Amino acid sequence: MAAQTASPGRNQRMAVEPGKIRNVAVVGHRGTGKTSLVEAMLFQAGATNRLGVVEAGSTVSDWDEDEQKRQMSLAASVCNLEWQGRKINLVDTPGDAGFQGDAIAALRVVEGALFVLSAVMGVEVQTSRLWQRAEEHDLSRVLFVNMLDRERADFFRALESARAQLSDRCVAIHLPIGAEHELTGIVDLLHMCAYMDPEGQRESGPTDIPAELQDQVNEYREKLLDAVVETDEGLMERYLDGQELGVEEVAHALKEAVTRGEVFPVACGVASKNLGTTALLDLLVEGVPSPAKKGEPVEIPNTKIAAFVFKTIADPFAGRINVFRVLHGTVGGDANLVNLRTHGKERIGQVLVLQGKDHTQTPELSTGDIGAVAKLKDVATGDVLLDHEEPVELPKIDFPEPVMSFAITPKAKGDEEKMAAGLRRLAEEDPTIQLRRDQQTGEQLLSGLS
Ligand SMILES: Nc1nc2c(ncn2[C@@H]2O[C@H](COP(=O)(O)OP(=O)(O)O)[C@@H](O)[C@H]2O)c(=O)[nH]1
Ligand SMILES: [Mg+2]
Repeated sequence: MAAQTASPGRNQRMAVEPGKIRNVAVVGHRGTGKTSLVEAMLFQAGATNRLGVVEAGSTVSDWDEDEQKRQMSLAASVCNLEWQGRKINLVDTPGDAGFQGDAIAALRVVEGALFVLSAVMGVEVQTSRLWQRAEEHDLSRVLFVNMLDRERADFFRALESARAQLSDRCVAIHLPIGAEHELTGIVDLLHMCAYMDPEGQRESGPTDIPAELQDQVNEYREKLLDAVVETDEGLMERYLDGQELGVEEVAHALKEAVTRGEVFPVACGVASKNLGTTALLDLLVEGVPSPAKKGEPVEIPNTKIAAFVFKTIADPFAGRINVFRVLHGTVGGDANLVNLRTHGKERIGQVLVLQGKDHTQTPELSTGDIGAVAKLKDVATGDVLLDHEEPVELPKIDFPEPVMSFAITPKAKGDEEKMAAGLRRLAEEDPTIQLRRDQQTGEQLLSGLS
């Protein structure tokens, strides 16, 4: 599906320089619209030419057959798009607690996290857990209150839940125009403009803020300014002096504050109708630091090339695919790298750029970029590939411990080997799954999250 809808423009023929990359993990509770939002961003940026729907199994990101059947993401999916001359790598993650391994691994390799909240539910259990993780990794965070069109949706209640349960430095950067089924658009408080509901079409350019919203817009613009000037002494002095601050200088100060993780802007919209996508993409480009600015998420000294494998796909056709982030240097096809864990040599055949299930070849990827490689000999999630052997410690992804175990046996006798192969593949894809044989009973035990 993705192969037909993706535009040829996204084929990456050259390495993208680290200053022009934004890596963003899309996280949140299950069912908040993460996959739909990724779909909207790909569509708005022109990486696809239609807006896929989760229920129809037509999104770029939920490409697995099981995902389409269950209408939910079971594994992380990597996509990319171009916006304002920047390459944005999006890692859409599953929100379900049982599949949180992929979300945890994704937060290890990005500079920014996009937290998607439902305007009906506000902050939920998984939102808070992942917020904690993002905090540990010192990530820039942007929130998106989705589903403004649903019955009982309330942006302001969701905003308050974020301020109370996540951080009081969460501040509205967008406001809804109308509510529930009478929602007609959103206001961008930073650039002081509005976007009207495109109803699933591409969003058109900004328009004027409706006059009847002026009081509310002024109130929330002031709250935004208060939060921003607090992070910038020079601006604070002038603000207290009663001077008018320009849109550009506020935008600049906000960008710095978001980059440093001192302000968490709260955007809003309707992912399934593509409302709010333009302002959100602008915010990601402006607020999330590039790999050049932020530095490496995992430091490996004394090497020219280092790549960190944060996900493994056991593809029945292409074989094992390892998804990695380049920590530093350039990873090109035909490179010979060493696996820090096994000390084995691995030859990189072709470097791949991922768009959901769709892969295209690229000659090389530079520092900070995310890509994949197929058919390596023995590479697993958490491995580091280097240009030469170096006695450094392997970085750890802090996966949660299994919470339950089952003893399993094949339905038919004689299928033991087939079952074992299937289970090994499962464990390879999901590092929170563990397999072992019980010494006493000889039973095969499968442990994992619930
Ligand atoms: N009304 C409404 N439905 C939405 C919106 N965004 C997503 N949905 C629907 O909500 C369900 C869950 O969306 P999905 O993107 O799979 O959520 P995820 O689990 O966070 O990836 C799907 O049925 C979507 O079509 C929205 O903004 N408004
Ligand atoms: Mg999803």
